[in-house]
Amino acid sequence: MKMILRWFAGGDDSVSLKQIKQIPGVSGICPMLSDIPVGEVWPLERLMALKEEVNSAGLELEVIESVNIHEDIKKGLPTRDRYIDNYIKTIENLSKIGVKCLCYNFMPVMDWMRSELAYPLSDGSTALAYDHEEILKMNPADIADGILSNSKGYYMPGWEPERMGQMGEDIKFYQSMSTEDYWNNMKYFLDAVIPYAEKYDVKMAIHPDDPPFSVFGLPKVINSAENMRKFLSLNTSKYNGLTLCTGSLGADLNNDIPAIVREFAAQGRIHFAHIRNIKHSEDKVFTESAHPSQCGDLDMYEIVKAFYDNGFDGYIRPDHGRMIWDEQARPGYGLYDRALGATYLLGLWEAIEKSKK
Ligand code: CS2
Ligand code: MN
Repeated sequence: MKMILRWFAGGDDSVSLKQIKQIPGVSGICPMLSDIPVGEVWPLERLMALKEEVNSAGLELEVIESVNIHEDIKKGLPTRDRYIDNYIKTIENLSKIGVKCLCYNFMPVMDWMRSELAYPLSDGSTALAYDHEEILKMNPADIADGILSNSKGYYMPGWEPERMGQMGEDIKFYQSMSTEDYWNNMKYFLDAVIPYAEKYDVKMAIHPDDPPFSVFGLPKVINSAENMRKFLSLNTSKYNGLTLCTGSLGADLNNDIPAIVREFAAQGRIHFAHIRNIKHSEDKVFTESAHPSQCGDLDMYEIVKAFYDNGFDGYIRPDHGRMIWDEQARPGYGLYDRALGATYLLGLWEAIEKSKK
C-alpha cells in the first residue's frame, strides 16, 4: 500500500510539493494536467516535465487523477473513436513516465455535485455539503455558477467552464438516453481501451458516481455493489478496476462500505482508494466530516481493515478535507485536514498490520 495525496500542477494549488513531502508516510501524489482540453492527448513533454518536478521534490508519480472522458464517448456518438484513440495515446504517454494507475470517472455532464462548498461545521471549520432538496431547487447552470464562483479562483475538476455552457443541452441528451445504452457506451470504451491499459501496464480505476443516486434524471452507474459487479463483468481484465471512494459510495446509506471493499479487494479489482468520512443529518443530506470514525457515519477501522485483510496493495489517498485553521485553499483540497487524514489512515493501517503479527 502506498499513501498519496492529490495535487494540482501548473501553479494551481495553494499546497506545495515540499509541504506534501513533509507529511509523514506520504510517498507520492496524483496530479492531472488540468489545462489540456478534455479529449485531447496529454503531451509526453508535458508529462516528462511534471514527473521531473514531482520527483525532484522527493515524491513519486505513479497515479494520475484524472484523465476525463469526452462527452461524445459517454453519449456514444460516431466521433467517439477519435477521442478513444486520443485516450489510448494518453495512456501510452503516461506509461512512458512510469504511471501505474489511472483514476477516471464516467459520470454524465459533471463530476461530483455539492450544494455548498463552505458549509460551517460546529467546530468553526467548513466543509463541502450536500442537500438533495436544495439541489433540486436549483437549476444545473446555477449549481455550476455556485461551484465556479466559490472555488476561490482554483480550477474545479469536472467543472470546466468551457463545458458548462452546453450543460443544459447535454442534460437533455442524457435524459432521453436509457441507462442500458449508457452501460453499452461504457463497455464500448472499456473494450477499446483496456487492451492498451494491459499492454502499457496502466491499471484503469473508475471513480464511483458522486452522489451515487440520480440527480436531474441523469444515468448513474457506479453507485452500488451490484452495479460495480456489473461494471467489472463488462470487461474482466484486472486492468479494468475501481477507485473505491468511501465518501462517494457512503452517500447512499444502503451501501455497506466494508463489505464492498472486502468483495472487490479480494478479487484484486481495487487499484486506488479514496478514504474519507461523511456525516448524514438525514437521507441525502450530509456534510463531508473529518476522517476519524467518531466524526462521521463510516467505521474507518472496519474499512481500512477490509483493505488490509484482503491483500490490498494499491494506492490510498485521503479524500476531501475540511477547511481548518483558517487555511485558504481550493475547496476540499487544503493541506491541513488532508494531512491529518493521511496520518490517521496510516495509524490505522499500522495498528491493523501489527495486530496480525
Ligand atoms: C474526486 C473526484 O474531488 C473528488 O471528489 O474524488 O472528483 C475524482 O477526482 C474524479 O471523479 C475522478 O475522475
Ligand atoms: Mn473520491
